[in-house]
Amino acid sequence: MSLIASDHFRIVVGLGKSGMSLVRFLANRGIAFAVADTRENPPELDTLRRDFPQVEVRCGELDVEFLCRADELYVSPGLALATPALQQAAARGVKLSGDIELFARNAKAPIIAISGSNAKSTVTTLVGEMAAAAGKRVAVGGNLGTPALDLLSDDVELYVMELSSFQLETTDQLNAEVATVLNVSEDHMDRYSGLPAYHLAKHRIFRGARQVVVNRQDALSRPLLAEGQPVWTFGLNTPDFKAFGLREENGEKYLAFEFHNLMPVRELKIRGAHNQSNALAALALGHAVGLPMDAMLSSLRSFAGLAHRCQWIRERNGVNWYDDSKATNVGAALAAIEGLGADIDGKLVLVAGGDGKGADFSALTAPVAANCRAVVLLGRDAERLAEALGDGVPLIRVKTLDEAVQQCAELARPGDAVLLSPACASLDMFKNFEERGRLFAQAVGGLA
Ligand code: UMA
Ligand code: ADP
Repeated sequence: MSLIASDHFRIVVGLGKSGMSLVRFLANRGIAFAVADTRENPPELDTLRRDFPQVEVRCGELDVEFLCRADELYVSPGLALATPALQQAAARGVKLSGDIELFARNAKAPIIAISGSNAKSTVTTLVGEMAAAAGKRVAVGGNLGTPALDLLSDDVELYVMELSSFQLETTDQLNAEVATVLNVSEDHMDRYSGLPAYHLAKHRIFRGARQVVVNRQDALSRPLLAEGQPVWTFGLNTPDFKAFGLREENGEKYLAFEFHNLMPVRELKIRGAHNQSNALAALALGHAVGLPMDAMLSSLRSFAGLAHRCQWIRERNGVNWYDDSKATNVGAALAAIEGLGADIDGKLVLVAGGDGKGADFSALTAPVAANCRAVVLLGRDAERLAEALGDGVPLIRVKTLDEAVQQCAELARPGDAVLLSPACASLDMFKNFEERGRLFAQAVGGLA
């Protein structure tokens, strides 16, 4: 692992969780590499120095000459490929790649690959639980948390991978057994020139896929298909051949496959139309790899949803409080506002704002006016949100989450729900969306 110019020298760019998984992978295989990170003190620096003291690390501004000593850079999904130093290295013939490309080249079991603007974690977790219930030795991860390379093992029979557009940008050929883009709505507009560029990145998931799963209700989820390539679809409308959807019989709504009912929707623990869509997507993906229907349905019956996704916190004076801190974009907040808004007798008091990542908030205006009693705004983009929401609903500005909770407690009436669904990332005020959700729940728990 000494730093010598060679045809086979790699540099891991970014020393976070995925960077550290790359370090372990390359070191285990005796591949020569070094590490670079633009941060002075990247999160895994101490671990690297302890476990791999011989590896050269360069922290701080990226040095193009240094990068050009490698024939291939493995770039963290957290770093934009447009970063000038990376582009300069690429122009000089250095290949830009990433951990998912290496994972795909080395995985020996089929891959279920899941992307989309929203619902990735929910559907990935559900499919993982379905596979485990079917007795498969399944590995679940990717953007969800465990870096892909840390999952590689000869014991694994099936990989279920959540993949972000950032991870897909550096992936040439995923060769998934089945791939899906669950939905496409604006996100990460601070990293893309617009929706077409973001869409293009997401659709790289279909490269080399044997089968695809398509959302019938989102045209942007449909890839260009190869002749004869198997396609399964899901949607909240009535299903046809090779399709999962909803059917109604004697006033009861059912999850259904083709022309027969599978189970009543009311048996799902996860609430809202968006979660019915998620359940159908998971069924389609599991079915594509041959998971038995019984095992899949029993997982659907027991799955209570993930933390910080429309998670119920408490009831107080007839008002229910929900943490949807994971709603870091407009599409996710819309699903929660419309889904929960339709489910309650009263109105919503919404807590929103944070780092809007350059998003256009105008899609929120009408649904917020229709469903919300008031909106409590905080964070960096509070004023941009206020401008978009206009005077359709009372707006209250606060500086802290504690203050937001106090305001909501005063505003909400019995039958209402208070919903933290920020439509923004948390990083302007918090470590991550988990911390934002946890602090919100703590403040709600502290109300007398
Ligand atoms: N950074 C720098 N300089 C660098 C490298 C990173 O400033 O040289 C900063 C960037 O602001 C970047 C942040 O550090 O956004 C995190 O980068 P990292 O390399 O430390 O990230 P990892 O710990 O490797 O985490 C990454 C994914 N992070 C991102 O894509 C930003 C994690 O997804 C993923 O779980 C992990 O790999 C394992 O695969 C997180 C995420 O926020 C959950 N994803 C986005 C999302 O879901 O919206 C896409
Ligand atoms: P991701 O991993 O893509 O961020 P999650 O499953 O963590 O997806 O959910 C993120 C947010 O999206 C949550 O706030 C959730 O309420 C919302 N959401 C869940 N399913 C859907 C859907 N089908 N369409 C739109 N938003 C959704």
